Amino acid sequence: MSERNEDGLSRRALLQRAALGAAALGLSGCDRLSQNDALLNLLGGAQALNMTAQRLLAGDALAIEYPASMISPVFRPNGSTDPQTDLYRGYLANDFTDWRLEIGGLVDNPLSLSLAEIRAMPARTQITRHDCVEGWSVIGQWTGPVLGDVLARAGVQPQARYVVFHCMDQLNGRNFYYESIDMVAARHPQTLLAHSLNGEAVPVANGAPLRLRVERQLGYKMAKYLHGITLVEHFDDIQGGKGGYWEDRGYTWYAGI
Ligand SMILES: Nc1nc2c(c(=O)[nH]1)N[C@H]1C(S)=C(S)[C@@H](COP(=O)(O)O)O[C@H]1N2
Ligand SMILES: [Mo]
Repeated sequence: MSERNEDGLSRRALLQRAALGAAALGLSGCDRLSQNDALLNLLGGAQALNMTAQRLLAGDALAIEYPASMISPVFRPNGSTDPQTDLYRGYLANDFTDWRLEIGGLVDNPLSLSLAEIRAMPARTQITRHDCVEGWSVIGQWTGPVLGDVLARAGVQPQARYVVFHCMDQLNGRNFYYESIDMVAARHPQTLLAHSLNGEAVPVANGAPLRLRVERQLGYKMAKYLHGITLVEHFDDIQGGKGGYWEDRGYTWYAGI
């Protein structure tokens, strides 16, 4: 009811059509949608309305949390699952002991946090459903500090409007994966920097050592293999300027579900 576009189609119906259309084209993975220009134009036109409607009607509503009995036996990995960049291989070889999460940009106190420090922070655990734009879902239990708490430690400056997540993997051998969200999503109580999945360290396939969880948006927003976070006023000067790896290739920036 909350997410109808100009044609009266629900977002889910749109995504189902997209998946069907992509399947008919014989494309695979997230690449499917980037090749369907008509659909992307449609989503693009609808996204402002979609975001406004979701924010107005649902506000800061929490994503549904599930009982442990519903955790999927395997959390299906997608996109990069075994990054081959020198940057990532170097950290992985030492079990991320010399890895740091750098938090900078429009903050009063830039932070450089080790994995041990992040693991020692107060954490939230939540069992949520992950929805990929391709049309599949998995349920998993995530644990990690609430992003809003970490940002409070860094002291976000008032002119900051977006949080940009920098990743260590490349899907095309050239561009590092990245993502961005606004301050509303960044301060949502279920937005986590997750270090654990189902009670264990996040596996490499799912984004070790640290990945974003931004519940109530689609899977591609949830950047894996994090190593940097920057607070910015705008993102038009970062890579393709659209706020994310897939956004630069045509996906909608606001991926509310
Ligand atoms: N760094 C990085 N983050 C990423 C991706 C990726 O390829 N690289 N893929 C995205 C997509 S499309 C999805 S559906 C989820 C998959 O998360 P999972 O591998 O834990 O299932 O991660 C998202 N975050
Ligand atoms: Mo995805």
